[in-house]
Amino acid sequence: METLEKLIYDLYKKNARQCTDEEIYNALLIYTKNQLFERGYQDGKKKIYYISAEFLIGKLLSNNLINLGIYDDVAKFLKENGKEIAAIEEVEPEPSLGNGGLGRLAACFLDSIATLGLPGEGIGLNYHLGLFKQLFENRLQKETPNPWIEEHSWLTPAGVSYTVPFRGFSLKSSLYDIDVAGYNNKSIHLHLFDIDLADESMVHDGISFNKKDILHNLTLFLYPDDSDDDGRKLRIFQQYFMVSNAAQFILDEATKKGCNLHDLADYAVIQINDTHPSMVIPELIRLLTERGIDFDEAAEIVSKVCAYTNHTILAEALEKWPMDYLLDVVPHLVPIIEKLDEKVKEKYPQENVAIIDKNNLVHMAHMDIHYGFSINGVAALHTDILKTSELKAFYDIYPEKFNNKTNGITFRRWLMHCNHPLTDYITSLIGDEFKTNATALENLLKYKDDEAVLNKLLEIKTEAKKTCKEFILSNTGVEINENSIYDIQIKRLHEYKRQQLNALYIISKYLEIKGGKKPSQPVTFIFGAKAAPAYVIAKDIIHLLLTLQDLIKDDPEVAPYMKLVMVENYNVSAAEKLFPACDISEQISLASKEASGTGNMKFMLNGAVTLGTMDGANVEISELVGEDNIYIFGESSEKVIEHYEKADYCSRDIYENDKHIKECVDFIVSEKMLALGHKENLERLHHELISKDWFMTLLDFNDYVEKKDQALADYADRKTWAKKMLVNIAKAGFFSSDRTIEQYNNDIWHLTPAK
Ligand code: B1N
Repeated sequence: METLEKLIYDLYKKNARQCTDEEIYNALLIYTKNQLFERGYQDGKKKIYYISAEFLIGKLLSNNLINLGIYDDVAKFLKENGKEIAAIEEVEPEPSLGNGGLGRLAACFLDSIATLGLPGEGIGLNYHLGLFKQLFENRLQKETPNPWIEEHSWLTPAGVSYTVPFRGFSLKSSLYDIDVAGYNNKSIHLHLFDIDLADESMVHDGISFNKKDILHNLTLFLYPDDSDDDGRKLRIFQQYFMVSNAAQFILDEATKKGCNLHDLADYAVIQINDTHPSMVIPELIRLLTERGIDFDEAAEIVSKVCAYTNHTILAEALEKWPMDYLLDVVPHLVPIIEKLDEKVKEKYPQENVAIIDKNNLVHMAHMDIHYGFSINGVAALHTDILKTSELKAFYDIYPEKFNNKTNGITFRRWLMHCNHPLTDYITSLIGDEFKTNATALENLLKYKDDEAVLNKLLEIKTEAKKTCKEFILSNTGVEINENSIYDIQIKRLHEYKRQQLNALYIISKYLEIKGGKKPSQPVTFIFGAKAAPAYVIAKDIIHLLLTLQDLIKDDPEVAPYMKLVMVENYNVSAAEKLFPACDISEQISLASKEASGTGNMKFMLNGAVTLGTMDGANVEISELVGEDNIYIFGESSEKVIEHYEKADYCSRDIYENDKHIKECVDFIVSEKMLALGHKENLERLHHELISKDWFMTLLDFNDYVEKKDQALADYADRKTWAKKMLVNIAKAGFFSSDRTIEQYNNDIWHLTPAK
């Protein structure tokens, strides 16, 4: 720590004890960046380029210290100087360069690529304001900008610039790099491209700005409001800017290493993270033909370089761009896309696999599948659904291209960083092999009946709940009871994720307590969720939750037994406080709709028990832990898919024929609720549930109530519950992103890891 001490003195002419937390943070930032630079970067002939519109990296200081192997030394040094590392962590702003699971997955993958010693790079955009910051005002979500780039930050200007052509003008880029440290290994780069003229001052009234002023707005926000044409076009500007820079960068790197372009596949493999980077295919073809390669060969080369990951079967999330938009923004790509489409139509004339459909919509996923060599889903069930239903027409043509890569999470952040007490205890029991070989967690199973171990796990959980209680108090002003059961649902707000189902359960409990039936153990229902700014019903659900929160809080008959609290501005930093503290993990999406989920894995790893449907990776979790260690409810994905095919689901029938369900649903517009909440929001949601309920909330309600009641009752037997916790932790090894990335490499990328 001498170099750190010296650095602090050189910077501030005083020693650590006399510095503010801000000064210490800045010094540590510089110190860590230097250490990373000195340790060097993964390199090799062939590289993986992971292109993604989102990298939800979270705060970086502590994680970098862990991966550099100096966390304990730094924490000790700070302590000796009267500082707490936790307080220093608070100083760091959180970059919000992602929406949710897809962006966080990209960040976990970079950690694992570096840790496994694979030569790779992440490529994306440097959004200045990222995703909006969520405020609650008047029990409604309000969006405000979230500036995160400070004078000193993890970004390093790389001195790289390209020109990106648009219709009628072109834009110059500048590249900024963030180092992503491998755990006990070299780093890789996250390359974030930016424009030079981004103007944060054009943002007013929350997050409104002039969507047409591309020269100044291109990298302001992640996924700007796409509820109108200008928003959608800005999205195309962003996507093309990202992939044109990526393509130029990749070709530059490859040629510098001796690539003659014909052999590009020996130098580069591109993972297209969902369809947001799909235009990299025509863009690479454009650049290759510009450099003298004929079209057919260029298309062939690109098809050997590009691989596509699908993250959803939700129709509205599968991008289809109107040809007119593309003509307006990137006219030079249009003839290329048309040629690609013609080639497809010559071989496969059926409409459902066309790139350009009869309405002149360009199906980005279709282009990826025809002109990429691999397509993967993100959990076993999801990949099965792609093969047998959503993308069946493509599976029939290209069965060899389809493969599954069940998602994973980095244990460095989601155990070692966010839960030091649990990490240390596991290490004391089974050593630290699990830090590099996650399946070694199974060694914990030998303590399944060891009372001392089970008690210690409960003790660690209680401590985490106390820490979380402090966080929730400072975040919301609400004081929760650390001796209550923590039942947590944290994820983006979407109807298919069914926060409304959880809310209906809470209403049913509320009514039960009012009716005189008191639960034996108090429960705290914790939520965290952002809704897309233009997603009306999602915002109504937030309003329902915030209204219920106050109704319950102010009712002395109910408040001692249950509490609802919604964390404001749920983000990676909040997640790190919530996962370790959870008892019951809510994974209650409508079966078939959640491609994988990754929060489910983070909860399990930290000793929570899942209450969930047979959806996404929940299926694999349930297979691993066995039925005694998970609570499963709800209709199967096959049945759900059948309901959609036959269009035979009618929520009104259920509502009218089930008195209890009717009572709970109607409570949303009861006098008590309307006295606190807004009529417009509550009535719209009530109507939606009865007349539409597209994600079949009412279908699964009774089964959900039964299984959730069971889980809450089982919690009372502390020893049996602790055993469930232990089995969940022990079986979580499969969900390490190191395993996922090894599979990507073995099956798709074929890179040689550094020794
Ligand atoms: O990707 C995650 C999965 O674990 C989740 O189940 C899945 O919902 C999520 C458009 C998306 N799918 N699609 C998106 C994100 C942003 C956007 O603009 C779609 N996110 C997912 C990781 O595989």
